[in-house]
Amino acid sequence: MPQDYRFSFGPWNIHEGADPFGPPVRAPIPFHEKLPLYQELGFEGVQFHDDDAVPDLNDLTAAQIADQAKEVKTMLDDHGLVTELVAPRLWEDPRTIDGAYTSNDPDSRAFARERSHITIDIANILDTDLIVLWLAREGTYIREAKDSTKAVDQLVEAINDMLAYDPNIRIAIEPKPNEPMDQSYIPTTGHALALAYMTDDPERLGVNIESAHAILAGLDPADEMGFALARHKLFTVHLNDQNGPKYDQDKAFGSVNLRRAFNQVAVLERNGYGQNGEFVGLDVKAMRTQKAEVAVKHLRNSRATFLRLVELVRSLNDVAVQECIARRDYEELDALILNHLLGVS
Ligand code: XUL
Ligand code: MN
Repeated sequence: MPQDYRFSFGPWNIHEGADPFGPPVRAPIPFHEKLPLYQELGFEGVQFHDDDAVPDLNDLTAAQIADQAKEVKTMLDDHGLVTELVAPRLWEDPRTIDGAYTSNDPDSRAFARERSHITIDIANILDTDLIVLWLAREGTYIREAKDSTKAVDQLVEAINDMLAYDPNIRIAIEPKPNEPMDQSYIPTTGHALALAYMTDDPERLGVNIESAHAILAGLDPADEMGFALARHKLFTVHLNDQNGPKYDQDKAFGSVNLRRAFNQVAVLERNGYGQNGEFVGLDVKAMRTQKAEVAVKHLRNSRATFLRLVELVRSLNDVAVQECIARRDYEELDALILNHLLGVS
């Protein structure tokens, strides 16, 4: 069934270009100035970290947090935007230096749970039931520092706590194999879904698959998505691209490997992704070299590439594909796909 897609990104995807080796190169754009850009660029959904919506929330009372979140909701309404998801930012506070849910320090674990409750409160005000957990610091720099078996129980307990705190929320775990940690505890979709099925309410657990994170794990993002889609567990995606196993690059979708991007679009399209309200999320960053006045082209380009690839998926000669498969002539299939991508027959 042909379907339309709706797109989302987070305010962090319009950024100042700082990297670990250099300061910002573009002036920060305040949140209220980013909002009009969403519709201009063809986006309808906003992804938030809790403190993207309510900055400095650790210093605020519950009432102040609620008031600020309500203001953000009004701003979204004014711009015809909706909130797709909210994610607790559990990797910047001094209390999460050694991890959040899996910290060796019980006070840090308690902070992480409390902060996750606040994230859920904000999500409720912003009118979304979807919480994303990127488990940034749940892992180790050296194996000996933590107990990997205990970490599984700690993660399950933390997720159960969130499920119990609000019976309506859904949680999408975003796996990533490394960075900032040397080794993360939930590196792949398989790990994330195994964890999901250990919780009190697996129905409400799924994944957010980021293309670059899968590539960093040495895996194919389309197959990771297919694995999750087989059990309706793909709650959202972070499409982007990545040039091999190095630091997380968040390059524009399809910019490194167009065929790999085509296969991601194909698996989404063929499994009806989006038909239950899922967004096509783009977790992309502009190159540091990009001048401020043109520093949203990575979003425009990624969305355009996705839509062009949808057209290519739909116009693929499925009969010819099936004939190649039936003959086990995968060299012919290879050529057929490449020629299709090249626009020649
Ligand atoms: C980190 C990453 C995050 C999450 C949201 O690599 O992708 O932006 O997507 O917390
Ligand atoms: Mn991401």
